[in-house]
Amino acid sequence: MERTLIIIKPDGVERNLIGPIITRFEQRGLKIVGMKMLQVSDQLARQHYAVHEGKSFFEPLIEYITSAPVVVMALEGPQAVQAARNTIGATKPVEATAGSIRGDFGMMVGRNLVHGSDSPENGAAEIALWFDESELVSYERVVDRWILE
Ligand code: IDP
Ligand code: MG
Repeated sequence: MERTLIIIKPDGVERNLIGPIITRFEQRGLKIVGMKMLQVSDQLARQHYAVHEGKSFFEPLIEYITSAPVVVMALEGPQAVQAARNTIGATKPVEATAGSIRGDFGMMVGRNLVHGSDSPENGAAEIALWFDESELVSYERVVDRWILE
């Protein structure tokens, strides 16, 4: 089963959208196997976004992601990475499909509410960066037979 890392970014937390954003993933059928709230350190932010180092938006991005607490989740499901990215919507909220989180709640790329891993490999690596193995759970959901075939 595939896993992806989701972050409800500071604007999602400050705008009281934690519940509505989590609901989108829950309704989709993705299983939450880890979840916590934290204030991101400068070091963790730079590690997480290392691939963007040197780009014009890198320093503002670090400032943004460390500006208030975040909620971070590990989600599990078949093709969880792709499913979650479709639920999140395109990077630029103006281009995101209506019905996606960014398409329904966002206006600007630097305030796009949610992070989702972009590949199964990065999903696993990002979950390992943000969670200790002891913070992840394994459980059966009774509804799974109505979500997964
Ligand atoms: P993603 O979050 O949709 O995977 P990435 O290209 O990986 O998008 O960029 C990471 C994050 O960096 C974006 O979610 C957004 O917050 C920020 N970002 C990306 N491109 C820009 C930009 O052109 N201006 C400002 N911020 C940007
Ligand atoms: Mg990305």
